Amino acid sequence: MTKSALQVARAAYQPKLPKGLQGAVKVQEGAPTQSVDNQEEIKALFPNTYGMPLVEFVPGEETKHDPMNVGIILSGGQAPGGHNVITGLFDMVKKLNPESRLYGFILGPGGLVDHNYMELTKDIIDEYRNTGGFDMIGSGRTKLEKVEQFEKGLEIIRQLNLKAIVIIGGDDSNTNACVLAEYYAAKKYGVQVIGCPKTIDGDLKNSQIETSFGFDTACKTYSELIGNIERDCNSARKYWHFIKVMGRSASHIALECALQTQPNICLVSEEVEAKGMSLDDIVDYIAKVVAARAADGNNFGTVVIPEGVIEFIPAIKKLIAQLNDVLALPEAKTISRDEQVDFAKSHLTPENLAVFNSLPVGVARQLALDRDPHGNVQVSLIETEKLLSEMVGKKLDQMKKEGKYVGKFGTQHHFFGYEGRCAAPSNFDADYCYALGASAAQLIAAGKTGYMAIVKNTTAPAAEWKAGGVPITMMMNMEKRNGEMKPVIRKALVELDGAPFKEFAAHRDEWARKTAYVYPGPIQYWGPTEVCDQPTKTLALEQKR
Ligand code: FBP
Repeated sequence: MTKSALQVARAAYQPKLPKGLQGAVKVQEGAPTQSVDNQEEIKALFPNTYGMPLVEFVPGEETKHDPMNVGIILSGGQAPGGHNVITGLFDMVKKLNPESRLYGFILGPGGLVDHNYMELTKDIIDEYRNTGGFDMIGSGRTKLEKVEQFEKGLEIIRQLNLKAIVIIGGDDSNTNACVLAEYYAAKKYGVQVIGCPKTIDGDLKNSQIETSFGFDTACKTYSELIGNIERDCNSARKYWHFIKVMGRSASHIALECALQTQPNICLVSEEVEAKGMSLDDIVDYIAKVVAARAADGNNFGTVVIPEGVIEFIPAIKKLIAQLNDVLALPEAKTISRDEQVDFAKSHLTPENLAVFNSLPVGVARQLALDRDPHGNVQVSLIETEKLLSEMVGKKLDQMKKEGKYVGKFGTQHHFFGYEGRCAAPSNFDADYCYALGASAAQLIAAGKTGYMAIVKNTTAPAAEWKAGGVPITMMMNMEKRNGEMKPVIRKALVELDGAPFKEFAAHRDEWARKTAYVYPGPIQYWGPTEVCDQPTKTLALEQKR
């Protein structure tokens, strides 16, 4: 296979490990834990995996370990660094006992159920060190939640003599990992399940998880592209660029990119919701900024839009909640897709129906139909950037008639998502992921199940990072999913009183009016540490460094 010069050079990079994982490891256990909310319900649902202590790995005495066979699954959307979790896991299980074996389940959780797997040997592993993508074994969005799937998985687990399964995924996949861990523990099957915090969206974070892997590289990639657009925009001075960035629900990616590039406008979905804004309020806000810049002679600008914003507009959120309930009705499952739209409409309250009818047909259809296997609206398919620019154009026409706007409004549209999900991991993600994989191996060696591998203190140099594990139940609460209350890991949305948002809010008016663009340039892998090893601004502000 032909490789780029960067790929060849990058393969030789040795990711850094925290001190606690560099040599022999001792397991240090903390106090028992509790779930973040609904403690009684979560405890009752997870009697075997609730309340376990936090774990930290510290330097210890050399001990002998039996060989351990481990299976690994990549779940959900790609995120830079996934291959390094696998290489970190491989290197650590081999270090603990060279007879250990690692198996990869092909194309996500479905690979476990369908017994579709491959052994990951040193030759294969070496091909993928420090590379982006999930193509070593592929990923998928099959939801692992039914007893039949758990039992089917057990057959291959027994056949390959696996001690543990490691599931690399976001909040939904790790919730399911915990359900699987609990099931195998309750049945006393002796199979451990360990999770790993992945998602470019950055919304799998809490008091124990400082950031999900992939967020760093994806945001740096999008920020490079936004910076390039800003420079083009400031050179040609004739377009307003509407740039949608991924992030299904939370606006962490949009906010981080705004902090890195200082666009004229960045919407933050969580603020839209908190302020009870309507679609029209958003359009009005953008149009006013466009008009103000036009008054200064600047008929150009950049608008960053989080892909999930539509779901956070309170009236649309209410509509989606009712659509979810309606689409979960048994009758809805037996009719065709076309019939489903009419079926849904016939069940809506008059208020929700009015909102539904006010939306462009394509957007309304998207909200009423497509759901991913976890029941989420597929927001990446909704062209919010076009919807908003069209509505802003109409508003400006009206303002022009009223004498409130004089200028030209030419637009360009962009959607950045897939451009960053498989980028070659930054040094941060390469190191972080390798350490997560190594931690997962140590959790398995320590006999833990229902834990997620974690690495903390991540704004310090990598040697000072602290590796360990957190019981997944600690991060759970009860939420309504597909019309039913379910135990799930609480998603981390942008906090409006958090340091990253406050930093943005303190500067946005200035960025709106002036042209204060910052051009981050491409990710650098070699060079001065302030160029190559900076964490995201979000992480630095949250950790106050
Ligand atoms: P995960 O939550 O699975 O990590 O996926 C994140 C994401 O990239 C979102 O930002 C985006 O909305 C979604 O995946 C798109 O998924 P797909 O490519 O499967 O449509």
